[in-house]
Amino acid sequence: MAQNEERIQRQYEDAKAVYAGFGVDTDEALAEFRRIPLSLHCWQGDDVKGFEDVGDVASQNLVTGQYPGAARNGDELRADMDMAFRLSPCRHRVNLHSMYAEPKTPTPRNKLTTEDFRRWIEWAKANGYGLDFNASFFTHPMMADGFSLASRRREVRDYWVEAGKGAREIAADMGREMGTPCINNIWVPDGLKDMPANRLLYREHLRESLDRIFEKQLDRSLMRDVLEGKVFGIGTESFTVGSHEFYLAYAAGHHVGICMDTGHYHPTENVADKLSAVVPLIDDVLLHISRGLRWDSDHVLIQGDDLSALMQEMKRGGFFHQVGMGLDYFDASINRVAAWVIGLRAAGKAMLTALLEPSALLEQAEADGDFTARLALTEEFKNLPANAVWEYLCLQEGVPVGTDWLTVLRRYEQDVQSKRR
Ligand code: RNT
Ligand code: ZN
Repeated sequence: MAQNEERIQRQYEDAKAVYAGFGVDTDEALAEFRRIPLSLHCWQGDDVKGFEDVGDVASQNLVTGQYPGAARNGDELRADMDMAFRLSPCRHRVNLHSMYAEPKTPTPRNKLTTEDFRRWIEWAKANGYGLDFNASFFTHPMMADGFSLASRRREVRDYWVEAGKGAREIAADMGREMGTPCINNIWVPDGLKDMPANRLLYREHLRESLDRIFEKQLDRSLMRDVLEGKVFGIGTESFTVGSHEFYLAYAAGHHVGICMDTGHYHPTENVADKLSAVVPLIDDVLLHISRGLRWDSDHVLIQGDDLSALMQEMKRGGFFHQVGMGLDYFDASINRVAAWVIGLRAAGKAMLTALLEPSALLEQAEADGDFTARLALTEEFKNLPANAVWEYLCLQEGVPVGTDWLTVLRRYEQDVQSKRR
């Protein structure tokens, strides 16, 4: 162990010298890393089921896999998230859905209040996690034919408008209690499998529902509103009411924010490219960082060109403190806590690597019109010793280095998760 620490220390000193050669201060990059939170999505822990007894209803989030040990209640889900956080050197927030409420007596989703999340709030407070929130507009008997805020039925819209309004109040309370603004996201699955006869009607309903939800002004220092669009979903291949254009236009006109889920675009689209287009013009931007394979498949986040590009763009544009970052995926085919850890560590590594990037040299080459140097440096920077800095960070944070985290996780799986039936 001591030997390992020595190696990490030595390699860090070497890496520090390499980066210094490019004008980058690794200690400063680490300090900045510690200021940037990643919001972990609670719903990976139980396959987006939630704690309510909603009966046998359709789910609008497709989760596949049968790995044992899913969390069955709030205590288990929180324990699992704590475990994931112990294996990640990142700064953490928690992203909650309203279906994870723990009311004292069964409470419909549109009547939930802050007290129904008391246990989450106390836990987050005790551990210094910020909180983000979402009303769950899915997997519920009131999802009439898969529609919520854009339903043709007035009573269905009313129900979900109430849920949407309540969520904003809950988010504001959470922001107040945590001392950091709570990002409240709205995603609705509303759409149609086959060609609509009347697209406009649904979009008018959605617009009117949103107007009602946002009627009350809430303090920006407590909560922020964002809207999450999508190109298509399974079962809604022909038409998504809440498309990107709809929400972008709505957000710009109504001073709310947008949520960009990296799995929600055509596979050849690049969310990294979109940031500089929206961040300066839209009040708030949240990222749902996901990995879509061929489509919005919500695979566990891993390192790769897309993730690197996203983090580089955040760094180069100076967006890290303007854009919220949350993870969003669900995989029930591997250990669910491991899925969180893999995603957190991937996002963290990509973020740290971007913070360490000698971006100023790329910018200088471009400003000089020297695209040859820009490309040559781009290639060179891919292999700088970021992992040595990452290991040093893990060591400093008391988090397992390398795959050591897997050993800890296996023990947890054996002692805790495998006992759940
Ligand atoms: C679904 C959206 C949405 C959900 C969660 C559960 O396509 O990505 O963000 O994943 O709200
Ligand atoms: Zn999402």
